[in-house]
Amino acid sequence: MSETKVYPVDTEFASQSWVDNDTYLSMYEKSITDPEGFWGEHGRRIEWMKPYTRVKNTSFDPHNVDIRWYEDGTLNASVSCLDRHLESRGDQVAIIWEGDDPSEDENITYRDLYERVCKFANALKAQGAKKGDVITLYMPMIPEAAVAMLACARIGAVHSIVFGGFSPDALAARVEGGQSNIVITADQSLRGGKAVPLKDNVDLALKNAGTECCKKVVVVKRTGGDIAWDDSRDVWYEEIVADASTECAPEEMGAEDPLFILYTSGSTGQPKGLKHTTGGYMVYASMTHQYAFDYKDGDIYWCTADVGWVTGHSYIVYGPLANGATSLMFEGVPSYPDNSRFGRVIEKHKVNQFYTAPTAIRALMQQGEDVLGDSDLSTLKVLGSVGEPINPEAWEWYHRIIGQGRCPIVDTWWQTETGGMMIMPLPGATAAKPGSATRPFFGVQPALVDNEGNILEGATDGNLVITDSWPGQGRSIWGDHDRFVQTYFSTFKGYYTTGDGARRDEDGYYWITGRVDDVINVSGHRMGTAEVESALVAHPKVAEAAVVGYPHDIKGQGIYVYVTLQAGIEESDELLKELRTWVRSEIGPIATPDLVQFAPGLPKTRSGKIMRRILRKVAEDDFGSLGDTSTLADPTVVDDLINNRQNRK
Ligand code: 6R9
Repeated sequence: MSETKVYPVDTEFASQSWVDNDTYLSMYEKSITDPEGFWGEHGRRIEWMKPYTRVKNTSFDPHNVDIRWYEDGTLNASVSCLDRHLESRGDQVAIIWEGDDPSEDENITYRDLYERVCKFANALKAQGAKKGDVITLYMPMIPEAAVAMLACARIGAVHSIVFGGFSPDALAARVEGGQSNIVITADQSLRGGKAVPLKDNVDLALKNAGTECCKKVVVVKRTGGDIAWDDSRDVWYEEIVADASTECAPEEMGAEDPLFILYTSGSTGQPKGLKHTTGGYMVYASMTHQYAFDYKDGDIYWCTADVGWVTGHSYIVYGPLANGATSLMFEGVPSYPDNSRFGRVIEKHKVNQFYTAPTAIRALMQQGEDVLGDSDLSTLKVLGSVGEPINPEAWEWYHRIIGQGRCPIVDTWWQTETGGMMIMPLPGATAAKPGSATRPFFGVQPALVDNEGNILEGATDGNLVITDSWPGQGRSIWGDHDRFVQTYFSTFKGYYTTGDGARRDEDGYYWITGRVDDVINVSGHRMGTAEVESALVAHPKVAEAAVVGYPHDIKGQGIYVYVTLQAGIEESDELLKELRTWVRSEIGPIATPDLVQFAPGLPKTRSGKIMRRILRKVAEDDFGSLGDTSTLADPTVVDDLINNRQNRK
């Protein structure tokens, strides 16, 4: 193995940063030995209506998984993000919006944002929304998405954001799952100059799924494109906010009242609606944002994620706004109008911290070293990476080309379930090793266990677990606490199971190696193989399907599909195309299979379980090491698979 390069912390950077290495070590120590004291102190970084007296009350015992932080305190998340900044920074820009078209942008101050949120909160109440309701957002990356999130928080409603790239069916399942009574959307969204029919998708979702629960659809006018209208159900955002008051008293919420639900993929077919609550989440999102990016007052911070993913929740909206930051929100894509767009936006808005995903970095890297043109990147101070392991080549490129060899990179490992970053370098404290997420954040106790759940010591590989709770942790799966316990606390008893594998090196650094379950990571998006399989078998010509990930240059992992057709159905290129389109429309474009191989038979054990290990090897063209195939019901299937792989497309 080639020797790992180490990038030491720049001493000048360290001396001006929030946390240098000595501070990290002492704060970490305190956070572990005295979590009550540590989080009791740091909990005060957000605004409380009634201060808490209890800090941590958590149990990972599978018979009684119960996670509570600051449980007797009350607050409203929108107050920490808005009200408390009015006096000190009412005229400071809270959100810089950069449109899909480079000629469109907007600066929204904290006062503007406060007023917009109050207006929309009042309008939602007038539409019948109340505390505890679940409101679904299916929105473009426009300021109204942040306004809607905060307006929900203001009135105590629980938002459930569905990524705008999901299909009507996927949307319907999530509206149903939350028994949502209101959907907030836009006529269309714009990405790379192309319109996406959001409102049409909502119409289809509500019609097809027979979702009785949804009574109102609020529509923001983004493009003015043609849409159908149902007078009894649809209202224009612009009309309902027009006369609404710019003041709306915030609802007093318990620390453990839900703030949002966010669906994520697991190893079974049904996505899980993770429930995040208010107090601990806000403390954790704001604190990690400040320290990971070494965020200072006046900095311009840009996270390129979509608000439909957890990264957008914690690091475009809640974390940065709680910190009084200027957060840039980008509607478009890195390749429009051309591949220099990221550089142009950094230059135009003088961005100081930039947070993106390895897949975006690899896509730029393919375009060559001058991809960002003559963009001035000199304002950049810290770069971040999230969503999947970053390969050392992409890390080096990011550091050299975007970071101009001087910006520290924070490779942040975390999950929808964790609410905020868990393992990452702090830029003034942690020497970086390209490809490693490095060390745990305060209060986070990672461990590696073998398949029996025994804790492994020292430099080793293992299943990554977290041995005790942290404030940002998801509390449950919406409406199914048993599934929460089953999924995260039953495999390795007493610990939170991440589903990721990792290596720990001799310096105690963690290197995330990827999922150990049947989840693949396509361009940083989690995709349950079972979800894609159930979409495929729903096609009338498909008898059986198995889906695995394989290494993909840009996406990290691609979707490799093995399909067994119904008897009498001919293999053809048309059918192949039809299957791809089918999966797109069932789940969404991100689930489009990259490679499809027709397989007359799949490798199964005698008990009928598909041996994915073998399918993965064939997909990777690595059949020197197929391992033990003797337990297969019909070992000749494997030869067919290998011989047929030339026909995959
Ligand atoms: C925030 C987010 C979570 C899964 C996670 C892991 C992978 C995320 C990573 C990373 C290696 C990193 N992952 N960040 N792997 N290094 N820096 O992405 O949440 O969409 O729930 O995905 O993504 O496999 O388990 P989510």
